[in-house]
Parts: sequence; structure tokens; C-alpha cells
Amino acid sequence: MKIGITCYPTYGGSGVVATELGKELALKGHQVHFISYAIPFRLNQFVENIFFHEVEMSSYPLFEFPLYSLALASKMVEVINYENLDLLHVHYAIPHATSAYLAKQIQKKHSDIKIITTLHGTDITLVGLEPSFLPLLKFSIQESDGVTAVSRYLKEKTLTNYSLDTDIEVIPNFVDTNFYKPCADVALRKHFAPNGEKIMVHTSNFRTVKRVQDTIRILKMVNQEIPAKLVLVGDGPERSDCERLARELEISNKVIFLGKQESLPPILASCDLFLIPSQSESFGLAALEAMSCGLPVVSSSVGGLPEVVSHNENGFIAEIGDVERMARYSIDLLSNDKKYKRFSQNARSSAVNNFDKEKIIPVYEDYYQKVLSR
Ligand code: GMT
Repeated sequence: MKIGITCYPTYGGSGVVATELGKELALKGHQVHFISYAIPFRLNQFVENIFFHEVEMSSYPLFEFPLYSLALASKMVEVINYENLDLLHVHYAIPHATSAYLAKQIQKKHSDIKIITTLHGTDITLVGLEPSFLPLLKFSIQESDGVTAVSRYLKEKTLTNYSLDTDIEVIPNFVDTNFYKPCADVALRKHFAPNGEKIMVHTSNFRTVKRVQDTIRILKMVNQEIPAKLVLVGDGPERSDCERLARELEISNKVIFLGKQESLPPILASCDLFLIPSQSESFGLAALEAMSCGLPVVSSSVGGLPEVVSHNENGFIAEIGDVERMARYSIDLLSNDKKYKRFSQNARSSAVNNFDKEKIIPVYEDYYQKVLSR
């Protein structure tokens, strides 16, 4: 197949899923054309069958705001026509699904390109609900030839929030379990925790919805019982507040801010427990990547997280903001070796058995075939 993929190229779950999907499809012999304003950050080396088409933005004094959605639609038309695409798969509905609809209309005399939209999270639960976007988002979903959501939760939210009766296929996030695997780096572990402390870790883009401050509060409580460190990976709007909170709670020597990192598996695998106390999370790819490295997860109970984390099996789930309970769960796991080992093995097995890329990529391929045959 010849497949166009549009996504946000920056640090973020939807871009990761789109890029890893494109790479896997290319390895399977499909021709994949990425269309975006920059090369996706996970597309950091040459892969046969992958092509990148940059959306160029011209500036003109009359345009106070950049017209990205329109420039993207024009680039989509160009790539659909010149590369003879069979389908265009857009990730994160705003504005990609709308640009794709426009592109389809512009070139409908030449080809019957199929548009598939994958809903990832805040495109549905937050941004899309704003009055300025809602009608546009609803229309763009209805006009897509296929729609997928990354969890059952997100599918239900989409149908109810937007009063839709569209057929939505649930295709969960996936992970390369051969890359994200238990492979603790002894030197790194020693670097994080020179005195043999337990290590909790969190990775995110430090947006408000992630509630990163909760991880610092959890660390404070855990430390009252057992010596522990917290490794924070990523960067974003909440980072300064997090650093301030760590100082206020007098635990800044126990919190390690790593900022953005290219290679996560050795970091994750050198830690003990993953924390994800989000206020909103349609799936929780970060938790899945940690589980694949053998880390149990302590999470909030929101969104699609319970579809990934099984309470009392491979982690624990608590109400949003209930940091005390999350701390108790963390202490329980970090102070009981036998229980920890069982949870760690369960976490790894769940990633391998339910969410490995070898299982999920064929689901996307089958879905593509289904949409193409309509
Ligand atoms: O919705 C977002 O916050 C953006 C999106 C992204 O681009 O980073 O993240 C979402 O997509 C991921 C991949 O499907 C999911 O694993 C995340 O749970 C989801 N984030 C939220 O729902 C907050």
C-alpha cells in the first residue's frame, strides 16, 4: 500500500505512535509518506520505503496567524496525486482530519483517497470541546472514511461528547517489547541511587493534565518510610513549578530532573516503579513503555489507564489527586520483594501479550484493507 501519515512531529504520544507505525509499515514493504511541518522526532535515521514531505509555511504581512491547516491540505493534495497514495492516515484530529477532508475534496476528480483519522486524547477530551472547534471536529470525524481510537474509553467519550454514531475501531497503543525490555544498567542505577535507594520514575511532557507535582508529593511520603529517589524525564510548562515544589518540600536532592531524553529504555529499566497520576489520559503510552521494561505502575483511575494497568496485578490505581493512597501503594510494592517481583513480571507479560507491535500493526493493516474495500 502507499500510505500518507500526518502527525505532530514533536515530543508526544500521538507523534510517537504515528512514527513507530509508519516505520513498521515501511519494514513490511508498504510505502510510507510522512507529511508534516518537521521531521518526526522518532524518525531519526534513514528507513527504506519512508519519505518525508515538509509543509512549507510562507509568511505574508496580511496573515496575522500562520495558515498551517491550509498549507497542510495543499501539501496533502500534492502528495496524494504525485505519489498515488491509497490512503491518508492522520493522527490527532485537530486540524489534521479537517485538512485531510479538504484535500480529499480538492482532488476527488483524480482519485478516491481514503482518509483514516486516529483519535489520541486531548483532541477529543479537551481541545475539540472548545466551541470554536466542536462543529469542525464533529464534521471531520463524520467525513473520515475510517476512525480509530486508542482506547474503549476514548471511543465512548467521542460518541457521547459529540453525539456521534460513527463506527469507531479501538486500536490500542503498542510497544516494541524487544526494545523496551528489562535491561537495568547497573552504572546508571548507581548514578541515580548511590546509596541503594528505590527509584520511582515518571516521563511526560510536563503539561498540567499530567499532574507531575503529585509524583513529588508521593516521593515525599514514600521517603518517610523507605529511602527513595524520583527520576523525572521530559520537559514542559510545569517543570519550573515542579522544581520549586521539590525545594519547598526539601527533597530536591532526591528528585532528578533529566529533561528530554532520546533513549528511554535504559533509564526506565534502571528504575523500580512508574508513576502516572494524570488528570486525563486516553491510553497512557508512557505507562505501557515502562511496563514493557518490567516496571509496575501506580496510576490514577482516569480515562484509558485502567485498560492498561490492572489493579493489584501489574500495578495499582487510585483516584485522581489521592497522593496519599498512591504513596501507600508505592511503599507496599517497594518494600515487599516477592510482591514486587510478581507485579514486575505481570507488567512485562501484559505488554508482551497484549500490546506488542507484532500484535497491533497487523490490526492497523487489516483496518486499512477494510476501509479500502468500502
Ligand atoms: O492528547 C494529548 O495530550 C496528546 C497526545 C499526544 O500527542 O501526546 O497524547 C495522547 O496520545 C497518546 C498516544 O495515543 C496516549 O497514550 C496518551 O494517553 C494521550 N494523552 C492524553 O490523553 C492526555
